[in-house]
This record gives sequence, structure tokens and C-alpha cells, in this order.
Amino acid sequence: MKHVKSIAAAFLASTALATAAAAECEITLKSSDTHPDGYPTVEAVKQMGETLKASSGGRICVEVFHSAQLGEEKDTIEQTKFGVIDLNRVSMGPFNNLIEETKVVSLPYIFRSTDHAHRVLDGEVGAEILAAFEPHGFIGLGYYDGGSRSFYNSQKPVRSIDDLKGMKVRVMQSDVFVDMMAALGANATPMPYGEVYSSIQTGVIDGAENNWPSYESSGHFEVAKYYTLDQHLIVPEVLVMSKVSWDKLSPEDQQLVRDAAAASVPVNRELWAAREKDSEAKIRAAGVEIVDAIDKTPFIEAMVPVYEKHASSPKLKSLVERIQSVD
Ligand code: GTR
Repeated sequence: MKHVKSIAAAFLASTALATAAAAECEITLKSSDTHPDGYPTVEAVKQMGETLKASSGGRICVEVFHSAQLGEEKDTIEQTKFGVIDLNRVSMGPFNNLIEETKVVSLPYIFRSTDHAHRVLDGEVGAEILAAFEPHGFIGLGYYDGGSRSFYNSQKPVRSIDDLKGMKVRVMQSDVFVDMMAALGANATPMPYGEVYSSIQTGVIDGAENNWPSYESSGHFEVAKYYTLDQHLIVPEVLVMSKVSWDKLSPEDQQLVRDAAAASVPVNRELWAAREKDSEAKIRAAGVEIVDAIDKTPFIEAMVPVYEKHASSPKLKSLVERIQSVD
């Protein structure tokens, strides 16, 4: 945290100078995030904005609209494609049906750990997947942390795959996750994040799946009190820019945007690590029944058909193999 504070202080100091030099922003980039203010992704994009404002001499600013003020992720992705929204911080999940390369980093158990994910995303495969956004109207600027996602529900502790059978579980709007649930014998209900709380509360669904910070900040832990740490997904978060907005910038300003985004990645990682611990502590103290020790092997084995269906083309298969071969 100390490191984060010092980075933040440096940003603020440089921004103060920039603000004095230039009275107002010539370009304001509108940025969307589903999470509330203070969440690590929201704060990282704000920091990116501070960096950009400073490096552009106060000309380029970022305004972050948190808490899904601009809409649910799938809708904001469309608006970003059309340049109505300039920047968007979303999960890779809702991109899966649009950009096939994003499926590879959304496959269950593709990453062995967060460290493995960092090594892959910081390397060649990560760069290739970011580059794959461009033909679809987006500029991939960087990856943020999304921890690992596990199942929670309102009915009973899940100790094995059998306990999931027949459960109605919300997933992000991606065919990969629908098939993941089918492979586990459960019924997937794809729906926007903002509808999950009331859907659990009213019994429309039995549960959902997410990481500690989202499970906590969304309040889902209040209505779904059984959490099983099966860690089936480590789905990266991604920061993208609309190609429409990007093309309006000079090459020099485009570089400033890229650099500012890159500088926000380590800030996000530090904030994430701290928030993950805080959220876990809060949830454990709230009386949630947590299944810590679960044998993941049957879950991993059940995912074979998901890989066969979603990563069988030579291109995607080779990306999977390259990810697996990263130490
Ligand atoms: C969160 C992620 C969000 C959103 C959400 C969801 O972990 O940060 O971008 O994808 O999950 O489940 O919809």
C-alpha cells in the first residue's frame, strides 16, 4: 500500500503542476466501469487519467463513470465500438462472443495462478490478444487483475460437482461460461451483473460466481451465503479504447494514452492485492459458509469439452498451448 500511496502522490503532484499550466481539458475521454467508486479497476483508470493529464500538459482528461452509470458491460461495449464511450474497463468475458482470441484467456483453469496469468499477459501472448481487439473496433490498452472466480449460492454448501447439479447459476454473457456450467451439470443463466442481486433474492437463480471483491462490493454475499473456493476462472479485466475515439487522436497523443494505461497496470495490481484481502476478511466475518478445501481435479477434468468446443481451431489451440507452456 505504501508503494501505491507514493505512486498516487507522485501522480497528484504532477497533475497539480499540469493543471496550473493548462486551465482546461481540450479532450475529455469518457470511461465506463460497472464497479463502484474505490474499486481497484475504477481507481486504476482514475490514476491513468491523472498520468495522461500530466503528460499531455493538461490537454487530455479522463472522466470515469463508475457503478454502471453508462450501462451494463455488454451494452457499454457496443457504445464503445461506436465511439459514444471512449474508454471501457470490462471483463474479458463479455468480449468472448465478439473476439475469439479473448476466449482463450477466459477458459476455466487456463491459468495456474495469478502469477502465471501475469507472466502470460505481460508477455507475447498477452500482446497478441490485445492486438486482436483492433479489427473489431477497439484498442486493447492493458490488463487489470480480476482474481479468481468461485461459485456462491443461496441454497447449500457446494462440496463437489454433484452439489452443483441442476442449480441455476448466473454467468457473464459468454458462450464459454454457458458451456462451462453445462459441463458441470448446472443450468447457466447469462445475465447482466446488475441484475444478479435481486435475481438471487427472489429465487430466479440459485447463485452466481465471482471473485472476493465483486462478491463483497455487489452485496451478493448477503443473499448467497455459501461460497466454494473452486477457483474455476481467472478472467483478466481489460481496458479498451474505442477505435473511433482513438483515430481522432494524433499519433503522439495515442502514445501518451498507451503509456498512461501501461503505468496504471502496476497500480491496479497493488490495489487489487490489498482489496482481495480486505474483501475476504469482511466476507469471512459476515458469517458466510466457505468451503475452502475442495478437490479441483474433477472440475478441471470436466472442462475438456469446453476446451474442445471453444479452442479447437489451430489458432486458438496454439494460443492455449503457448499459455500452458509459460512457466
Ligand atoms: C467482475 C468484473 C466485472 C464484471 C463482473 C460480472 O469480477 O470485474 O467486470 O464482469 O465480474 O460478473 O459481470
